[in-house]
Amino acid sequence: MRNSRSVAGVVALLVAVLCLGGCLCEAKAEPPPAKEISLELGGGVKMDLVLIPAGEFLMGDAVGDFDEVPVHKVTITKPFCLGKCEVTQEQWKAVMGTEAGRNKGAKNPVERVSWNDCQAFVNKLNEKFARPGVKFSLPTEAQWEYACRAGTTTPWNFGDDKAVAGEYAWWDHNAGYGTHPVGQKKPNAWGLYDMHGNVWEWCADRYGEDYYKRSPRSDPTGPTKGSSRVLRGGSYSYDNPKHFRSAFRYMDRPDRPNDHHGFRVAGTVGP
Ligand SMILES: [Ca+2]
Repeated sequence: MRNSRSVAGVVALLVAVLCLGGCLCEAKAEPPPAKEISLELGGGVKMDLVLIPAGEFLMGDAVGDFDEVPVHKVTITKPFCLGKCEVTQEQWKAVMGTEAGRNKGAKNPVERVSWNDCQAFVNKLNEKFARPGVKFSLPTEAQWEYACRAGTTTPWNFGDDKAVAGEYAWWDHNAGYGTHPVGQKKPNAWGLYDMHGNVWEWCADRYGEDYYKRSPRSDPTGPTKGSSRVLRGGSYSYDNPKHFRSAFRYMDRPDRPNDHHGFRVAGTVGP
């Protein structure tokens, strides 16, 4: 019953946000304020997700690395929800029934999980909250960058001044070479935490270094072939803020867990 109510709440709230977004779009260009939903995972453990509005953005960075160009317009055609924070070790245990993560701590992000491990997690989540039209997954690379930017066009979602990076991110200069409990730094404009730093975040897409040259404009999902999967956002171990810019891309084999690799959950509701 608890799950039933939670999912009903997700659907109802999403419908409300869809209506709200439609109304506000006619009145003003800015997206509606971020709304949150909360999933009861069991044992008192919750997972909060932020409702991200549909919209357009410029993906990539003209002065970034070779795989970040060309900068191209991408349309996210449907609202979606995205984890407010990286998946924590207590959330992993509540869903999977197993321990994961090298740097132990209930509120620390899970790491040392492979892309394949993340698929197992979202599959379990989908079993737990199985309802028509409700589907959890990893975010696409485009969804991730869109949500990270939250309307910004600067190198980081906090602007272009790397001197303030420590207010928003756990990185080499302040992390002590380890993860930290999620949600301690300042969020971005849409209420998402740790999009820069702490742990790298697996995305659904295969990595293609020249994908931006041929990416479809609407809801790109990455190349159909490729041996690696995308990671985004940098981690606690990086000593150059350039490596956790909003547009910075990284990749690894899907079967390879790593002390720096974690994830956050995305979800869609509706056909
Ligand atoms: Ca992160």
